[in-house]
Amino acid sequence: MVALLPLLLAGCGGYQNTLNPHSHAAGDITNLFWVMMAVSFGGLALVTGLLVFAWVRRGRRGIGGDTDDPHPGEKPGWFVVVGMGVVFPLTVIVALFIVSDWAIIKVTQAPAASSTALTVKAVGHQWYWSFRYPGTKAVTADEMHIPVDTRVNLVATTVDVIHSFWVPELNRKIDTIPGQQNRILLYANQADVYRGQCAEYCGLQHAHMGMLVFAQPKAEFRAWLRRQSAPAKPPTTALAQRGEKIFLDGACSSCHAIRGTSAKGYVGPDLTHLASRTMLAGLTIPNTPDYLARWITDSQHFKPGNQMPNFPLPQAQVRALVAYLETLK
Ligand code: HEC
Ligand SMILES: [Cu+2]
Repeated sequence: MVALLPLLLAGCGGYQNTLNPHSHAAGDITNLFWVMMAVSFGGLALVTGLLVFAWVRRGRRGIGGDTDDPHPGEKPGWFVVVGMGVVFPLTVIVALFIVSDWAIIKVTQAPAASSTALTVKAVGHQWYWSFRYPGTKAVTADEMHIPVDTRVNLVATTVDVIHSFWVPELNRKIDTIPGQQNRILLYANQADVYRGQCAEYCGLQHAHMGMLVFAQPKAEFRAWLRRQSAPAKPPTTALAQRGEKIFLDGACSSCHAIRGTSAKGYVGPDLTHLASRTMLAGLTIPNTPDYLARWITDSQHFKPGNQMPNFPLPQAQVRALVAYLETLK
């Protein structure tokens, strides 16, 4: 047991950690966790104590037992059964229910739209996230930015199956339901990167459906949003221009959009500012030229079953495509 402790504690880093809250809502969830933990350990200690007590006193007359009983000690008094077995657990569980209902649901419920400064729309796809910023043209995938110390109204839905949007350090999870919009408050009290994860099993690559929330100082965030809203700049080098042509004439543009070009596909992530992201494909691989090339030719190796087929193109075409994608800053 003690030998396992380091393994358990190794999971307690500061990354995607419910016990490392960075908002009021996440703080209350953490507190509730500790309260429930304490009450559970109290209950465990009590039951263990009673067991030990009963074992120590085995063979003696039971509490409230009949003195003429031929088997003294085997019958506990009725108040032990009813009191400890029914009344006590019911009281504790109802009390915990009321505490969590009052304390948590109120704090973490969907924010009044008038109380938030910004709305972000999250859409779950098998198996990546897309994010839109209503009022702007910005669309991104798997990496969203928000201003720090700002109440953000996150609206979540899905285009296929049920997913669940969860950034443990910022708030509880909300499911994305087809045809429905669920909302949650996103608030980060510190400029940092927070990892999130799809928290509802949604098929083969559910585990590779991560996301990052970059909480930035307000001015930095506004600059980011301005850049993301702009269309892609036309490539200037010959190689990248060749890549753009391959992208637009080939299959890529039937699934991906690049604003400012004729590519308007919506099956895969919007690639208008692909090069500004740090990771690819639901945080499966880093966004480097080498991984980009390998993703294009062999995405099924990194994410088996994902909706993008392998494209075993000649190396020269892959190089051109990567050179083009790298211009999408
Ligand atoms: C049949 C539709 C389809 C076609 C065709 C397609 N893709 Fe994709 N692509 C996807 C999907 C879906 C994803 C997301 C995969 C995932 O993460 O589960 C994706 C992901 C990507 C990503 C990672 C984007 C990100 O933000 O993580 C890149 C880059 C990409 N595709 C490039 C290309 C290129 C280049 C081509 C043409 C050679 C192409 N795709 C053709 C569907 C497609
Ligand atoms: Cu999912």
